[in-house]
Amino acid sequence: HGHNPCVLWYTGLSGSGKSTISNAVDRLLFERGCHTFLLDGDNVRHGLNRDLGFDDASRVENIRRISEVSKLMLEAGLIVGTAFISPFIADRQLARSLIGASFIEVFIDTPLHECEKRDPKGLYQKARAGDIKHFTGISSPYEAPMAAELHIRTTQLSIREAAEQIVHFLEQRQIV
Ligand code: GGZ
Repeated sequence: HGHNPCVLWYTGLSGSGKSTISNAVDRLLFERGCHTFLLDGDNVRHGLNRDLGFDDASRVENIRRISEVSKLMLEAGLIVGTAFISPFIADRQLARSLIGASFIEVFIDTPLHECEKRDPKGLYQKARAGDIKHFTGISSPYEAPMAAELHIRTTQLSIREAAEQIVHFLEQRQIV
């Protein structure tokens, strides 16, 4: 089954559901025979970017490297997913201009209070206690997208519905 390569650039707070939703999308695309690759904290922050922390400069460099790697994978013909907080508008804009028309920004919109309520890894609690410095949403900013191609409100959708909405967008764009 043919498809056009693209980059699905997920952005959202820690615990917003980026990993879960991007994995669900990846599975749906795989079932259709699409060649995909998902970049996330597990395979990037522990490898290529293991030298980077969470201060502003590190996040900028994290996103810059991920943008460049995404571009290479795009050139290899893949549907690339990137699941990082990517909190700064300027850095997402840089990724967009590097990648061009194949860049699709997906805002995983989960309000901070909801992420904090879920707190699957207990990170918000640690951040509130001051045990994690510059934590996104607590002591480091998150700049929400104003014109993302896709705006997923997770409080109103199941994971499956969110994933289907994203795949539907790709169908409409004749990417898959
Ligand atoms: C935000 C942090 C921090 C700080 C560790 N701030 O929920 P998680 O655990 O699995 O996802 C978060 C992840 C964020 O890394 P990213 O590479 O996506 O961030 S960025 O795009 O801003 O560079 C969280 C964990 O790392 N984590 N410390 N201080 N998230």
